[in-house]
Amino acid sequence: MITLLDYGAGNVRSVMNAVEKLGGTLKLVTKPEDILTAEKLLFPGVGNYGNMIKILNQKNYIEPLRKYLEADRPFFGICLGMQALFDDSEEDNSEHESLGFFKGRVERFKTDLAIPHIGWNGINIKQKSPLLEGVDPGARFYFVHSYHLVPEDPSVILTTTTYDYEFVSSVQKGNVMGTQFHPEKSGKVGMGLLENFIKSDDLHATGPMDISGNGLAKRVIACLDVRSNDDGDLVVTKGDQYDVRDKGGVRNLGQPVALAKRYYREGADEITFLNITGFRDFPLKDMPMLKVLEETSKNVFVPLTIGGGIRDYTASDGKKYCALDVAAQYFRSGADKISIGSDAVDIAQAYIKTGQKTGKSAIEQISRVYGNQAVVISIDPKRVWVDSPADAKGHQVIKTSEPGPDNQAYCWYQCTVQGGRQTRNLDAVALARACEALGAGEILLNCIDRDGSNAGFDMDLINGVRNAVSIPVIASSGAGCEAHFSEVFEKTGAEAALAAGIFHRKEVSIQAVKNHLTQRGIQVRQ
Ligand code: 1PR
Repeated sequence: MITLLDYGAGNVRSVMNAVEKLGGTLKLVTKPEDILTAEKLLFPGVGNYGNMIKILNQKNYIEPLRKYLEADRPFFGICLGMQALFDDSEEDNSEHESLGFFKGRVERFKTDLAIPHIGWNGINIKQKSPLLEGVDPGARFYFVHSYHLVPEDPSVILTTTTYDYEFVSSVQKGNVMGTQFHPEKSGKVGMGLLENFIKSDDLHATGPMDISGNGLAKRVIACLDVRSNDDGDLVVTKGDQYDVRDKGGVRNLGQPVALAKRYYREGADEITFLNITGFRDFPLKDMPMLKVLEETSKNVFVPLTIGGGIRDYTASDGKKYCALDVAAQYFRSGADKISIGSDAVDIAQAYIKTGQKTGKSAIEQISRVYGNQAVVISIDPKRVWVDSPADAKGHQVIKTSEPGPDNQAYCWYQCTVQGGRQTRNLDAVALARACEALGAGEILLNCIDRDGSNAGFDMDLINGVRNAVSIPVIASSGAGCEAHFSEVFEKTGAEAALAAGIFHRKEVSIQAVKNHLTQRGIQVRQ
């Protein structure tokens, strides 16, 4: 019996699904006493530290948690659930009481590398613990965070991980343990670790160890563009320059849940669903998309991102919904990150115009509750060729690596909304910068010109945006063969590359991409 502490923010569905898949029985904490009667307590924290500590205080969970921990009873904290065990965090300047079970604090990464640290990274094992039984030293786990632990007592360090420098990625003292990485999102290797926690009778560490692990891998992401076809069935479709119709009908490349499952089995590091008609069909009415997430998260234990329709909305009965409500539904249904497309362009334009943060935009609200790492901005730019920078005043103009159709030497990338149907007087670099300033944690950088073209990723665009922000960038659109993935990682600083068409049509497998990258000396998760 596993008791799960769900404080109401973030995706706990994946953890619940993982425990159930492993044969564990789940009980949810609904009142403070449930903590004291737990056999084993699992605390999957996601989002913002201050918000989490505030809720633990409001629910009167602090005292029973302290008693439980001091009695050395089995506890496993994931991400924020582990950070909660420490004295305090740089992320929180409130006066709320923390657990203070471990001495030390949580600090923001100090590095020039992208923050948040997102992706599959290795672990250096410092103690022999039943929790890590069977974990291959070369294994990688999924991380997504901007803050890390700095414990005062080094004897509690179970593993470290290297991201620019070595930081503490898990801790253990007696039966109390926690990981910064997400085992429930780390595929088979993570499931093995959770199983150790669930099934071991004695979790105590048995002595020091010193095994070094792998470094951060580049991510290969499979993307599923989803919409209803003309018969009303939800299908995975795929466009050429965003046109998803073929001989009048919507292209049908498969069923979303089945395809996501296939990509998980085939080694996708993340799966992204884009509800491509979300701008006109409000997703809380379009419930099938929520079902897709619920069903997928039962069997897919890598991160799931969902985009489409995340914005404020007034329903036909006059009821008002805010973007945060939509995001909350997506998270509850199994999403780990949400992506905002059209609304981000409006938000950025308003912010650039006034220079003022209102605190009310979807980006600010969702990142405040769920953390920056949960907010992805999906950019849909189109290339505009110009002869000279003077022809595109006010925009980030790029000297192109290849001349345009009329021998133009420069271009800028114009933002679009509603799946490319409308253009806006804003460039992709300015959009990315504004969204980062407002709290976005990652950029999904599509390119309408390259979409479905198999002509390779657009290096000028990717370099232009990647060099302008300090959050991770996912290169998207145009992958046609394995070599396009090595090209994007060798010529740009992109942290991840995403493809759709070649995977759906089985022209190239995810494994073939990873084998090719390994041959080129680029680290990937195998
Ligand atoms: O604007 O917040 O409602 O979100 C809508 C989302 O739907 C946006 O993220 C937008 O990118 C996406 N979208 C809207 N229309 C389309 C379309 O294709 N007609 N798809 C669309 C975007 C682009 C990529 C694609 C890559 C890789 N799809 O996601 O998967 O280009 O394709 P490839 O490897 O085959 O070249 P909102």
